[in-house]
Amino acid sequence: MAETIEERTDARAQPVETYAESLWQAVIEADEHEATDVVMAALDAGVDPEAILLDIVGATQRRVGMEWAANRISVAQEHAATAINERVIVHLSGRLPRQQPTRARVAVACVDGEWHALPARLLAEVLTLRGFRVDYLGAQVPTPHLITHLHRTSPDVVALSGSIPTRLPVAHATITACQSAGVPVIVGGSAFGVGGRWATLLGADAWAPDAAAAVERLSRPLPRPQAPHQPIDDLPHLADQEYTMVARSAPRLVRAVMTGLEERLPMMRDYSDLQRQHTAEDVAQIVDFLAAALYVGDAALFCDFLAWTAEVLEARAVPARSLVPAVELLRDELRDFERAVAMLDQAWGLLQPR
Ligand code: B12
Repeated sequence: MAETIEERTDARAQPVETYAESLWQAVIEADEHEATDVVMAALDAGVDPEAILLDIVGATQRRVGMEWAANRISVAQEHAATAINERVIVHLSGRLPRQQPTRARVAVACVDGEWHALPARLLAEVLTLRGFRVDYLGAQVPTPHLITHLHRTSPDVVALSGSIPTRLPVAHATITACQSAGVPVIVGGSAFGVGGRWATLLGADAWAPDAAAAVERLSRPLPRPQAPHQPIDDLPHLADQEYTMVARSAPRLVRAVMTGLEERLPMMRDYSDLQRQHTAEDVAQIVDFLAAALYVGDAALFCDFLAWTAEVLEARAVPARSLVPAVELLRDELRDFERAVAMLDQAWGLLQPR
């Protein structure tokens, strides 16, 4: 018994970063039991459960992203780490005392097509800890089902989570639909850009950078939306139809760029089916990000994505300039689209050697 107390005293002395490092080691070894032990040790040592969720589990997830991008861990390790952290959160919340909610009812959901459920899960757990009544709906919630849920449960607010900017057009439609159902929307997640720059543009009632800030923002009620409006009211530049044309013709654009690449890069003719499929997926992602940038009317969305892709490629010994032919071919295809051409030119400039 004395030993246990001593262990507890030792554990109490550890800063949050030390637990985060231990959790990192455990998840990277795919050791679920060790990962659970680390988190339980932090809880036993008196670390605030919110800090465990955000500064230990959340920080580990972000580190997973950085290490994958730098090619220091594999996709399988990334998947294992996320699966373990999901389990760890379940164990942790099972150990916390249940309390009756005393604050607003919040429906936490991911945008349709958004697979990154863990950021929304962390938000849901923190809101629950702080006394909110939470309905957690998980990943990729189709908007019509979300609206049905709102009619059935009448929450005070929807908390909409997005991690991938290509889902912003869908997020916008979802925000508008929730508001039309009389429910205000707070948004968050990396999809909404640094400082939430695209949250206001898309008509969200509020934005917060993380779960702790979301608690703070939701401690004052969000007003019920007044007049329903259409997505185009927020984004008059959509009238030029460039977004619609690019989004609708995405499969044709991908095919045209692939054909052009095969003509320009003789080595591609020897690609295996799998290599060809991966290249087509990369091109499809470039087209999706361009469409999203046209939607929000911000070249930075596209340029940030290409800069990130260039870093990911360089970490895998693929030169960033290998993206240049795809950008040039896409520009040829879209030469009549003024905004798209300007964005592609800006991205092309970024990819030139300095
Ligand atoms: C795990 C993971 C996955 C898993 C997700 C599994 C799951 N169950 O969640 C899987 C494998 C499915 C996946 C898929 C993809 N992923 Co991924 N993924 C990640 C990773 C490594 C961790 C995500 C995470 O859990 N983050 C941890 C939390 C703590 O993040 P957080 O954003 O800080 O969350 C806080 C706030 O945002 C805020 N918040 C979140 N939601 C909300 C909502 C509201 C209302 C509020 C107020 C606040 C709020 O509160 C949270 C807690 O404080 C990230 C890297 C990263 N840096 O996040 C990449 C990352 C997000 N993925 C990325 C990509 C590209 C993809 C794919 C496109 C890959 C592919 N080619 O297939 C697909 C897209 C799938 C899709 N359609 O959604 C890129 C995005 C790059 C970019 N430029 O946008 C990232 C950044 C990878 C990287 N290393 O750089 N991914």
